[in-house]
Amino acid sequence: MLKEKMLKSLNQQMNAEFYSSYLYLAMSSYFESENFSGIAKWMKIQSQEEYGHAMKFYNYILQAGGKINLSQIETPKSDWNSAEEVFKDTLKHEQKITKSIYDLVELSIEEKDHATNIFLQWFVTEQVEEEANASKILERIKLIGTNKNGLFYLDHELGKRA
Ligand code: OFO
Repeated sequence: MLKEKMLKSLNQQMNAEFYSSYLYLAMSSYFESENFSGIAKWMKIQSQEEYGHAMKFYNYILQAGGKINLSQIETPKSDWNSAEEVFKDTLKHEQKITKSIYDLVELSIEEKDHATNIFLQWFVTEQVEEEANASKILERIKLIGTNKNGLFYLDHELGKRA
């Protein structure tokens, strides 16, 4: 049985994951409008992954006997000045999500909630990958700079994500 504070925090994290899904969909539409359909596809898949993360919380809360609290999802930013700016925002966002996952882990330790602690371990590992992906793409974009050919090549590469 989940304690009240833990239940509230898990619901908040579920909401944050739905927001992540929204944010990456907004980023996907930005790249679509800039004719970078490969990066747009990468972002759309990322958005679907985030929906999956939110649903992991949804399923866990229900399984642990908790009540789902679907709250309003904040409107994401919808315009950027460059691909570099988008991936800077992506990395910043993932770092924020990592922090909130860590806060949840701390809470599970404080509350001696071992089941939730084990559930959260998947997210701890996942966040390492999330930050690494965003950081790697951002570094490549910085190297490319204003070279259009470089950006089109990156678009082609990221479009291979399945
Ligand atoms: Fe759900 O990991 Fe990104 O936000």
